[in-house]
Amino acid sequence: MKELQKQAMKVLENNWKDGFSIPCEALYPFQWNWDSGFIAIGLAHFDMEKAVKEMETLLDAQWENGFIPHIIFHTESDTYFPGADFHCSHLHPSASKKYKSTGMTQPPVAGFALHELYKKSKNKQSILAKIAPMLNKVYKNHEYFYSNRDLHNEGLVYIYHNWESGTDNSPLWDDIFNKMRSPEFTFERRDTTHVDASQRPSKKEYDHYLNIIEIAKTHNYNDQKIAELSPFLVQDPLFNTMLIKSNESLIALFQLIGNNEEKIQQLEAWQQKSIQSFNEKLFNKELGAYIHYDLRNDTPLNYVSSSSFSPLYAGIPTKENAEILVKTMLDKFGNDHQYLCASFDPTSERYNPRKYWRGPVWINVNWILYNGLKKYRFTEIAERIKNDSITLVEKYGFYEYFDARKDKGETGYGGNNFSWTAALIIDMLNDN
Ligand code: 2M8
Repeated sequence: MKELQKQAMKVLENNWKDGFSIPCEALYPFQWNWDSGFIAIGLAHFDMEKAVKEMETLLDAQWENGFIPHIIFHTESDTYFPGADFHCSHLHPSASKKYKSTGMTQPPVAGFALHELYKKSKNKQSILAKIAPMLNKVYKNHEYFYSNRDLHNEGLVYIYHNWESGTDNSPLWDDIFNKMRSPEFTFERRDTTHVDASQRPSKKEYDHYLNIIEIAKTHNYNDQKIAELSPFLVQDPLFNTMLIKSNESLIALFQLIGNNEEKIQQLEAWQQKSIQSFNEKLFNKELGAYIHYDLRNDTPLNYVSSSSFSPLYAGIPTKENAEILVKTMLDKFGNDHQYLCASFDPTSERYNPRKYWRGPVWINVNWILYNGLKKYRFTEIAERIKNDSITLVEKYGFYEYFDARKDKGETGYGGNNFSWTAALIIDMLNDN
């Protein structure tokens, strides 16, 4: 076994907390939704029991209405802000009585993560029996999305907070925040005690983040009220890609299990509508990329980010548009001096190569792009993304994010011994 894989397994072992994994010590001391999906994919290579448990614990925190929260606060910890006492998930009448959580969600990765567990399992019948009850929960979650988050019945769901996107402080959100008049909150940041402030969002940005939560809390996290009042309401191509890919996985898994015709038909109907609207509304020909749509201000956000290429993973673009996407990726993000793939357009003045989601390379998005490019048989570029990911981790360690500039990197950034970096490196190392 490769030395790098051994080190990655060690990271995951250390971050395992009896039933779930934390993304990394101190900086993120609870369970995060989409982290768990990626972590389970890595765990499945050497400890299927833990992989299953990771997903079971996440889904155990599902609310009665199908919603799955973004953070599950399993323990008391004062190394993170904002914690359970700020989020107050109990305000929502359907919230879990068992776990405290946030009242927002994250990219819906559970469906395809379960499919990955199935694909990696050596005992297919036994894994199907284990994941069958979880599939029903994930289906209920997708039902929640299409019934509550698809304002215009387009098959495209919205996010109401930048933390729901997973790409927290992306320059994509600057235009929205510039229109907001958020009050100045008094609070103690904890993230900047673990990571240098230059690599994290600003105080002003945190004021906006807290402001949106306060608005949602005033209305007990009611979906209709949030849709009406949240200053942040965005159709995100990465988020919707995760949902569409997970729909596809649910269809495949329900087919294997049998006797789920009605659900399969519903999933297929969602797929058809979602993919069609996605291509009609979110593909920007001039930019040669998928873009985000600001529903609150009814305007497209015409910027290219690594999320712009993620639809490849769910088979959304036509072959012709896939070629356009790859050309844009190589032109803007992929010269010889750059590791693929920066999280935001390196040719933009908003690009910051060391600041969190404003430019650095993230291994989870690289994994999505690697698999998407392979699907469309862009083998060479897929290999480049995989090799760049491995090189960065070999050079600097299992960091949260990395500088994309080959000549400027000295270290990785954000948290170290980061779970999804370790998990997805294991997956890529074992994929030929
Ligand atoms: C980061 O986000 C959290 C809030 O959710 C934070 O900054 O406090 C993001 O990178 C997010 O995508 C990720 O899931 C989370 C934990 O790794 O950290």
